[in-house]
Amino acid sequence: MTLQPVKGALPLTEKCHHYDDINEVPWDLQKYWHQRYSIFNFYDYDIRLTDDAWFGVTPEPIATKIAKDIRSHNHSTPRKDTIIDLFAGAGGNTIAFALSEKWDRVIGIEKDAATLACAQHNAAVYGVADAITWVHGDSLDFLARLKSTNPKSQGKLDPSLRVDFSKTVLFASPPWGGVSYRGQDVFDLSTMEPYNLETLHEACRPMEHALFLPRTSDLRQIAELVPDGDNSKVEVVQYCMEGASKAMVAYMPAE
Ligand code: MGP
Repeated sequence: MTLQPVKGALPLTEKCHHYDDINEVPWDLQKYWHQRYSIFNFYDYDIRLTDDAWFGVTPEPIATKIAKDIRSHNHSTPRKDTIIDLFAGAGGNTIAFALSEKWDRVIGIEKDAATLACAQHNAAVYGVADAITWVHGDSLDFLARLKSTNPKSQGKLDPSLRVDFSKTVLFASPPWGGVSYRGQDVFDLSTMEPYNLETLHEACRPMEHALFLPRTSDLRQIAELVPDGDNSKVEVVQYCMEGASKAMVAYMPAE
């Protein structure tokens, strides 16, 4: 089947919650609910999240900072005009990219229909619904179709989703496989599930890509991605709130 942009807004379902009261919130999400205004400043304007999305959503000040930084980490020409958020989730980063007004095109990909419905709804709350092209699908499948030189596979991606690799930046905030990273002094990125560092990097390598990773990620594993003899620079930035790192972003050059 051809992968196409979502037409209109997917319907919100019973999984798309807006919790007003702590008593409604599942116990394992209560910590995040207490941080709701740091996560979405406009939370009270009917922001919606699926229960799974609470764990991975990027807090708004960090999403805004990344959206600001991401261009200044572009070392190559030509100018980048397209950004693809490979794991859009409830929309935190995608919305920040659209609000930054730096991109001709912002594409957000999300596999789960209810989570994507939340992202579209939240983008409308922030007034950027029309500035984002949404794709309901698997981002690695999307990248495989994008990169394929086989005309048959290329036909499986709507022409409106084709991009110029040299003008595109990928942003990936993947699932980290739970919260076990908290218990590890150094997080082994080869154990990240369902996609580990190598798989993600392999899928993204023709384009510049920024990878949002656990704050304790093993920097040696990130450095190993730069091929021998290549002088390319990889920048890794810790993003902090209230004096503590929340996560790091590795800014990877295109190969
Ligand atoms: P956290 O470690 O759960 O929170 O997530 P905190 O408050 O730093 O933990 P504590 O040790 O102080 O109790 C920190 C940040 O990591 C969150 O705000 C999310 O942005 C991000 N994050 C967490 N998880 C589990 C994921 C994930 O699976 N994927 C992605 N992309 N981001 C995540």
